[in-house]
Amino acid sequence: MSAVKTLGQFIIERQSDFPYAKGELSRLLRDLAIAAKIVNREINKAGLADILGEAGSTNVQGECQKKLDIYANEQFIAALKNGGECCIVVSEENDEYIYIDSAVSKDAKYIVAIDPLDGSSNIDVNVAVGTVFSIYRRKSEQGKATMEDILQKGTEQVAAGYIIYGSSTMLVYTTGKGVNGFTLDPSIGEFCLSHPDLTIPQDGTIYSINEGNYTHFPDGVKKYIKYCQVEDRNTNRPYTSRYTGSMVADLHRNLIKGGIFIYPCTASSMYGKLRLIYECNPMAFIIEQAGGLASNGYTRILDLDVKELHQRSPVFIGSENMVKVAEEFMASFSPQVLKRTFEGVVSIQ
Ligand code: P6P
Repeated sequence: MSAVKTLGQFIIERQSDFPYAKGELSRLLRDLAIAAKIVNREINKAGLADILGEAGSTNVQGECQKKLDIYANEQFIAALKNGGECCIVVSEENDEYIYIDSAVSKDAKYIVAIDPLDGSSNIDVNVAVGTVFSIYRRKSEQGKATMEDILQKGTEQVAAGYIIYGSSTMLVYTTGKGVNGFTLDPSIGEFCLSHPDLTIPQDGTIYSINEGNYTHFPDGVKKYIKYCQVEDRNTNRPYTSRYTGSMVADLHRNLIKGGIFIYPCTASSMYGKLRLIYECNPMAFIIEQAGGLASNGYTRILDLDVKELHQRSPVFIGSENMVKVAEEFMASFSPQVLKRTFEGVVSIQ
């Protein structure tokens, strides 16, 4: 059996990728991994403990917060506060950003944006859920980090990753030098390298979209869905439709097998549902590093201007050739959506 390599060993080994870094980013990644293990433990026994169901409160998205949402948020924020490498946390569960004003963190140079428990409505029905994180260096040299340090384009990320709490628990991340996946071995409590140098197939036969919203999709999306369903042996169509309601689970499957995930704008949500800072940007960084593409149907996700903490964006993400075909349908049949997207005020409802 080949030697087991833990996440900690891997991070130290790859530290030389960052000549300027003195280990802070490495420690930050380890802080996130610790919180992931704690959250994983609670998720795996959620059915037993009294942490299922609604917590009663609602988050900035107006979504009912389940107790595990809140628990996961608290664990990741606590790990980042105690680690001392992060000066600001942006979380889907918090209306405002969290400034970590402590002696250990006052000179911290990193900002972390996080969706602590994505897809949490699936917890009660035992479908995989995930955590998504995005890491930036602050732009300002000194003093209290501010909104300007947060509102950076996705191209400025220094690292991004997700944890998927599924049939096994995996941590997948990139620091801009490829994508690597680690599977949690509960018997030793360590994430162990299981998927080195992950790449997404250039072509795929899986499309992931909530077709329940079909009526409200732009024409380009409607025509792309019909394209996926046409019988054409030469291009392996009809494709297979797979949609779990957990973006992390859908994207992880597509990363391994090939495929495209689309959450477009709809009549009720002009800019789609997914959030740019802590969902679209980190997943776009990972998928691009794995050889795929990610756009809003017209423009590369990582190039989009970031204007609001909880800004939404339509997202077309996955295998390169599938995203390119979907973008051709958008250009041909829905150019007007581009105009509306770029003219309208950023929607954060
Ligand atoms: P819908 C979960 O709430 C989430 O943010 C993503 O994980 C998922 O892909 C999407 O929303 C599901 O949204 O509208 O299809 O239920």
